[in-house]
Amino acid sequence: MGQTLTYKILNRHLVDGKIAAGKDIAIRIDQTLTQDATGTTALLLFESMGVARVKTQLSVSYVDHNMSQFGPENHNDHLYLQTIAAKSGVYHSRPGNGICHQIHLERFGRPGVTLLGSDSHTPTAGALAAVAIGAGGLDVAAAMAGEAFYLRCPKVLGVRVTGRLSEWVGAKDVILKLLSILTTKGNVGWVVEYFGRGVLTLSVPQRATITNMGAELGVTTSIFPSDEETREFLAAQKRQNHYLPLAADSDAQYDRTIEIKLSEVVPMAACPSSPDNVKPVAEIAGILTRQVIVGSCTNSSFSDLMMAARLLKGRHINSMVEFAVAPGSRNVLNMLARNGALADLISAGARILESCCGPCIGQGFSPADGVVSLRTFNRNFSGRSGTKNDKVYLVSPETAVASALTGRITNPCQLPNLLGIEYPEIKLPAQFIADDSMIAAPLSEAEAAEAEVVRGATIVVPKAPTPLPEQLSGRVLIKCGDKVTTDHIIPAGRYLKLRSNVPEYAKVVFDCFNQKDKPTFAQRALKLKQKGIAGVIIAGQSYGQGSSREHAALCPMHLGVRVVIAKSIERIHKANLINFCIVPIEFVEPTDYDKIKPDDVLQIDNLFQAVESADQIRIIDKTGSFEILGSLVLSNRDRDILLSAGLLNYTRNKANEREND
Ligand code: MIC
Ligand code: SF4
Repeated sequence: MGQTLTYKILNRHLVDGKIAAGKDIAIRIDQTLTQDATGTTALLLFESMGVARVKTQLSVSYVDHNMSQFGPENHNDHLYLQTIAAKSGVYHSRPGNGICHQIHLERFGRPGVTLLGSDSHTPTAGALAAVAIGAGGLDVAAAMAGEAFYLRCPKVLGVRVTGRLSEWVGAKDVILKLLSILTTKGNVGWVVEYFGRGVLTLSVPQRATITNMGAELGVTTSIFPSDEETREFLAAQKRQNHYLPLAADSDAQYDRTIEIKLSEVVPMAACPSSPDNVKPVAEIAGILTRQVIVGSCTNSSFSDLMMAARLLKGRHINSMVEFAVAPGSRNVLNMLARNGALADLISAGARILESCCGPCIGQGFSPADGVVSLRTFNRNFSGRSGTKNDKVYLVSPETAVASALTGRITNPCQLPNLLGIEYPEIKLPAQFIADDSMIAAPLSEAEAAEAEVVRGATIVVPKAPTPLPEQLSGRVLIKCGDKVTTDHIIPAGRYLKLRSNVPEYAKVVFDCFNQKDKPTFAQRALKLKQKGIAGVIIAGQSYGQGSSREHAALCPMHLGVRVVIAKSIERIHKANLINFCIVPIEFVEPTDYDKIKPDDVLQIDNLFQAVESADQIRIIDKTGSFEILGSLVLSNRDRDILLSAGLLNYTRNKANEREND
């Protein structure tokens, strides 16, 4: 029986377990990626592990999220990251060089490797046939220290791609189509693998848009084969030597197969406020818009921005629309500057932003109240833009620019009729600018031994969790509904600068649910913690979807939360909870969710013992009005981590054991 590409790569990296869907496996990690918003914690934790130099083939630290620099915090982080990277053997992409996933694709990603990144969009590198997985910073730190990465062996969903995209239809429309079929829920434990003749018609940057936004499906990763397109892209990046042809066997067995006929895909939009609230643009055409942004790690490649520039050349954006462009990398921006496309964008009225995440993570450009904002990004969770009750639509660059020209949501297929604009064919350049001068190489071991690490006062080393109690008495601090994202749990935007200071950052946990003139979640939690009472979070389906930020576990842990009971918990967030010693419990009977109210006091006898060996756990309401069963879906290693009071303690214990052997 033939093998999928996913299983071939996993097999080559297997260090423990057996490749069979649902089985616990451990894989060797070749490359790691960290970004500044998760990277300071990751590198502080890496330092706490007592390993001097990274043990991977390649580790890169990027600065792309915290770029606004109001106050000293961001620059403190940048200096810390640059100096610790140099000392630890990590390459460091400096602020201004671009967005981590775009640069990793351009400069480092390669077929057949495993990449672990402390950012949920790490699967972008799957466009180059890498098995690229997003994880919490602590898991990435462990990989940097040479530990394997543990995961449940995924099932593989084969997407047979046939045909060819029509004019005006982009890769964003393909992934939005897939999100409309698979939604953001229920895909935990799957990998999406693309195959079929249609794949050859998609360029690597188009594939990257698709693998990037695969993160919104909640899958472990997405992957394309490595073929002639891959070779051409790598050659154009002066990396032909990294090329390796790779594909699934022709008789590969997928756990499920679906087909996407590219010629049938039409321009699509994810409507407010979920990436799976997808409608054809034709259905929502005509809605007024006042803000349009092209950028983010999903759609800011050379081809995306060239498309925008060509459509805007010699024209002006609508006088009521604010239009901005955030280039994915400095090399892309430089190419636009040299070929004149940048001048076309500027003349059209575009606001040119730095090469960084910017508005995608709520760093500026919050839309006015009630205003429809069109973005080529990957997430439109409510409030993520920095405006409460925002109305953000996710669209392709083609749709974004068509709408910026007319001031209304516009199907780009209408551009020839409406404005006499012909479809511009954008070809990949034979040679990209491949300038790595903003990527600092690490010091040699001898130099590193002498090197100082700069640690500003705003960088606070996070505390490790305390051990789990034998029995738990906890109060329900919050009861939330379905699809609560990590943006809801711990907001980024203007609070992003607090990432390196957990006690300060923890003050805004669940900020969007705080009510005016009432104690905040953090205040209530800390009060209980002082009394020795644990905090409990109750949630519906897909709790913790979205980003990989471990602060969504680390900050609640700091506030005394010990248990999350949910209908289902997303993969990365569940791992983060375990890493910071918060027990993830799922309702055996989803309807039991209805029995629990905020402020209920719940008791779990023998918590420690249950985590050690049980699959189910009894949760008793202290007033005696109900008793429910929770399930503990944990691997043996998850149990060991929880019993060791988190991954950091677990890793230290293991290192000690090894030394004593
Ligand atoms: C995001 O897109 O939500 C982020 C910001 O890139 C996060 C990481 C973070 O919170 O730092 C992600 O996707 O993992
Ligand atoms: Fe940055 Fe946005 Fe991509 Fe996250 S999704 S890495 S914030 S550009």
